Amino acid sequence: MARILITSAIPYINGIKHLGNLVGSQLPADLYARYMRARGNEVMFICATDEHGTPAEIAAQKAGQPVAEYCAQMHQVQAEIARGFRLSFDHFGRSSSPQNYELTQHFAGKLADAGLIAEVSEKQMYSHADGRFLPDRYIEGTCPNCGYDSARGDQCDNCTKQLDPVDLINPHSTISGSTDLEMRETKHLYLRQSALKDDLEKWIDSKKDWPILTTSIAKKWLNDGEGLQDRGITRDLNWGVPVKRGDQDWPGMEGKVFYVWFDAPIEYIAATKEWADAHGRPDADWERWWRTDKGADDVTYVQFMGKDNVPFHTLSFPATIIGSGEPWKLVDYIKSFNYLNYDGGQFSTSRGRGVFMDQALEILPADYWRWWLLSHAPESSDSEFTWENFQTSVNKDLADVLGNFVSRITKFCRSKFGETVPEGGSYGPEEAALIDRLSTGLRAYEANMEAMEVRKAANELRALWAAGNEYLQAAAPWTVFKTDPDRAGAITRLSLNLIRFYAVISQPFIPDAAASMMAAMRTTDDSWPVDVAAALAALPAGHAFAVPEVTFRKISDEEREDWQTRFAGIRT
Ligand code: B3M
Ligand code: ZN
Repeated sequence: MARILITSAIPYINGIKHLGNLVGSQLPADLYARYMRARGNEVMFICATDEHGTPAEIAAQKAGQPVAEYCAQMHQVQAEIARGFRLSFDHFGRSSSPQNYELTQHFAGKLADAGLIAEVSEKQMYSHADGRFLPDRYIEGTCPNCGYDSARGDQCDNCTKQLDPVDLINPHSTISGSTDLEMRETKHLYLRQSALKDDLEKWIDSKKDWPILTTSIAKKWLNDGEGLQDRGITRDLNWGVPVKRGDQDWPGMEGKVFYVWFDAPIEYIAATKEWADAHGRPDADWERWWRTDKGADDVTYVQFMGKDNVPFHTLSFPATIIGSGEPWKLVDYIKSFNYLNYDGGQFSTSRGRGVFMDQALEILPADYWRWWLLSHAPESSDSEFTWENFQTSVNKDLADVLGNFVSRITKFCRSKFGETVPEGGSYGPEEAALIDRLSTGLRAYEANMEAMEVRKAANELRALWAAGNEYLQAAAPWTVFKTDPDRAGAITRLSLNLIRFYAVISQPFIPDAAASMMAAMRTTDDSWPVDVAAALAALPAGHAFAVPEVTFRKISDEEREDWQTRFAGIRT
């Protein structure tokens, strides 16, 4: 038995995530967590909402709410949707928690003690009317390049030119509209990542088994241009973790907060402490996951994220951890994903394009989405969601193959033998061949699950379902029954056992269907079928079961067309 720490990239608080976000981190992390638990390992699976930064402030402003209130409410909304998708987090934390404040300030203090923080003076736009420095996207004005009158401080959305706030003609604050702006000196903290370059490079080079997608991004940032840049870790914002050096005030840093990307990964640790605190457990219980001096040296730590998050997890966060000089657990494996596109374009939160997590659950149960998304995970390249493909996959894999198998054999048994596992007959060469095939397929499935090869694992699982269907089709107990009811009984007994077998191995992908299959078979024995032959004898003759409700229904052409139209536009 191993101990496995799993974190998913923590979703921004500013709105409900789309299916592309889901399949790029939280869902595959859940698949892995469920599988590892099912194999008897001790798992700690952590996620949270990422609550700081300008986007949170802007979203709250748009919603007309104080930012703390907005975040508290959106956290509830996101937590509820995560439950709807059956994401099995041990804890879904909040980066605005007191635990994260304390740990973030602690890390900053340790980095400063190690000489890895520089104080840098720079000029930034200050708004007298608002009484604050304005981040670039809080400033608008006329583009000096194309004349567009709503260009932002960092970029013109019309001609895409990168801008500095000072370039804008007639700049004004988007908060108050005031034009009473001034470039003012302000001091910020920089993490001296350049000083840690050798340590980081050595660490990344030691990760021989990391996927190319992960290491190539890390290497690019390490060696591009002038190499690893020092990074500003503070901002002139009101909302965020106040800048402190441990529990001490930081002279000159009053009224400033840490940059969202500094505190967000620290929340992985803080959320584990939130978990311990929420369950009234001692610090030792979370520290044994995170402190190598307190038991975490035998933990395997795996992170899941979209490719755009890789630099922060291969360089910045490790720089924080290594730089602290304390024995914190570093990540062992990073599983990163490409993008999922939507019907010929991109999913987009800001433009409201695609299907969002809440909408998905309104139209179909979680398992349908989980199966499609995972079996089409954007691993080796970007992938695309189309309604046709979704309909075909669901109808074929779930309804025609798995669902049909379950309903066909349970109904047949009920009509000929009643709702108990039939006796009689013994297993012959057909059953031996099936068990052989299932054993080989199951080992391949396990290997892919272990390696986090999500699509390949889905393919193996689908093949295992198909094998049972083919067996049943060929063995045809409905025909055999007429001449040899004993033999039909044996075929039926094995097939009913297959339902439990499928429930156990499919649970990481489709937990609700697996649970109803287990319930129908009136069993709680969810032990992993290490020995397939033994697993297919788990339900003995005479064991009672019930014919389950429809396991999976088909998506009709009318529904598909209806959804296609409904989700063609943008969400307002
Ligand atoms: N919230 C970005 C994202 O959701 C960011 C991830 C933080 S992980 C520490 O893609
Ligand atoms: Zn322009």
